[in-house]
Amino acid sequence: METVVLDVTGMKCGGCESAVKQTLEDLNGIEKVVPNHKLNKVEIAYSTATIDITQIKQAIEELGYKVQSN
Ligand SMILES: [Cu+2]
Repeated sequence: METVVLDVTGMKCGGCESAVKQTLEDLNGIEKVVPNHKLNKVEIAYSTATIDITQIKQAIEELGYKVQSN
């Protein structure tokens, strides 16, 4: 299990947080998702054996939010 904190812009409210949380938690290998639209962060605990970070970033961007590369 690995935990990352991604910088994600475009989330404006609790509804955005819920969308990110639900979409990611539906993916195999995602254990826990804690979005914070005020800080523009999404904390994600996931299994590196099941899903990789590229797929996670892609799922967020498909929702219309932007993952900042760092
Ligand atoms: Cu919103």
